[in-house]
Amino acid sequence: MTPARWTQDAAQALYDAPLPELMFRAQGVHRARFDPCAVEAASLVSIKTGGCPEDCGYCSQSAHHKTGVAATKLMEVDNVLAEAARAKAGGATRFCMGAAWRGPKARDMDQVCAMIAGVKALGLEACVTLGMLTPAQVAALAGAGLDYYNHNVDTSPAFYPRIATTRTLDDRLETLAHVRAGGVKVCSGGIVGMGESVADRLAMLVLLANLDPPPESVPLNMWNEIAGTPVAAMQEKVDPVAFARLVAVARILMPASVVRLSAGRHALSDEAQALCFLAGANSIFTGDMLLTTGNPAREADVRLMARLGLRLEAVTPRAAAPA
Ligand code: SAM
Ligand code: DTB
Ligand code: SF4
Repeated sequence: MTPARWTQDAAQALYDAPLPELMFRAQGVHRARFDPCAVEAASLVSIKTGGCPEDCGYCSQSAHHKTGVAATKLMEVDNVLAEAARAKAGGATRFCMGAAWRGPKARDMDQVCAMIAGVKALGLEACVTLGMLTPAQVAALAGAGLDYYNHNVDTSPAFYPRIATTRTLDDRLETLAHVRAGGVKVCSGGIVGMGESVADRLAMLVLLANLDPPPESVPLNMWNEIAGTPVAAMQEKVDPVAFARLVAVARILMPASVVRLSAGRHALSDEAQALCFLAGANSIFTGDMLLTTGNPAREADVRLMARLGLRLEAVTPRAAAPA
C-alpha cells in the first residue's frame, strides 16, 4: 500500500535498496498507471530571455551573474506560434514557453495569453513558466486555455537558501498553491548536481510527493553547466546510476505523475537514459534547444526511441486500481 504521506526515511530506504529491487518496484508502479513503452515529447521555447532580477545561482539568465546570455524582449506571438508549429511537426505534443521574470507584469499578460490560445489552436498542450503568479494571473492564464504551469521547487528546503536569496521556497510553494486552486495542472520538479546531498535530492522528492495532490508533471533536471554562475563552483558530477535511482524513487512516490528527463540528457549516454526509462521516466524535451542551453538533436532521440522500442506520444495516467 502506498502510504498517504511519504517520509524522508521511507524515500531513503527505497533509494538504498539493491538496484534490482528498486527497479522492480518502480516498474510495477509505472505499469499500473502508464504504458511503459510510451514517452511524452515536450518542446521548449524561451519567450523572454535573460536580464532576470532573481539571483538563482544555477541560472544563465539571472542579471546577477555574468554568463554571456543577452537579455531580450518578449517574443512576438507569431514568432512563438511558428516555433510551436515546428515543435508539433517534430512530434511534440506539449509546448512549454519560458520567461526570465520574477513574475509577469500586467502589460505582458495579454501577449502571453495570446500565445497560449494560439498554441492550443494548433492542437498542442500549452505550458508556461513565468515565475511567481497571483491568483488573478492564474485565472487569466487558465482563461486562455493553459494546461500546465511549470514552477520548480528546485531543491530541498534545507539547500534552497544556498541557491537563491531573492525569493524563498515558501514563495514558490505559494505560487504552486495558486496554480492548483486556479484549476491549472502543476508541473514542478528540480535540479540535481548543484552540490546538494542525496538526502537533499530525496527531501525534494518527498516535498513534491506530499503536495496534495502531487504535481501532474515532475521535471528532473541534471544541472546544465553554466560558466559564471555561483553553482559552477559548487557543482558535482551526477553518477548516472544515482540519477536513475532518483527517477525510480520519484516514480514510486508519485505513481500518477509524468516524470520528465529534462535538462542534462546530453550528459547521459543512451544506456543511462534507458536505465531512467526503465526506472519510470516517461517524458523528455525534444528539439535542439532548451531555454539557453542545448538538448540532444531530434534525430538522436528518434534513433534512441527506435533502439529502445519506445514510442513518442502523449501519456495520461490510468485510474488507480481499487485497493
Ligand atoms: N523564471 C521562471 C522560474 O524560475 O520559475 C521560469 C524559467 S526557469 C529557467 C525554469 C527552471 O529551469 C528552473 O526552475 C530550473 O529548475 C531550471 N533550470 C534553470 N537553469 C538550469 C540549468 N542550468 N540546468 C538545469 N536546469 C535549469
Ligand atoms: C524545467 O524543469 N526544465 C526546463 C523547463 N522546466 C522550463 C528548463 C531547463 C533549462 C535548462 C537551462 C537552460 O537551457 O537555460
Ligand atoms: Fe530568473 Fe527563473 Fe533563472 Fe531564477 S531560474 S534567474 S527566476 S529565469
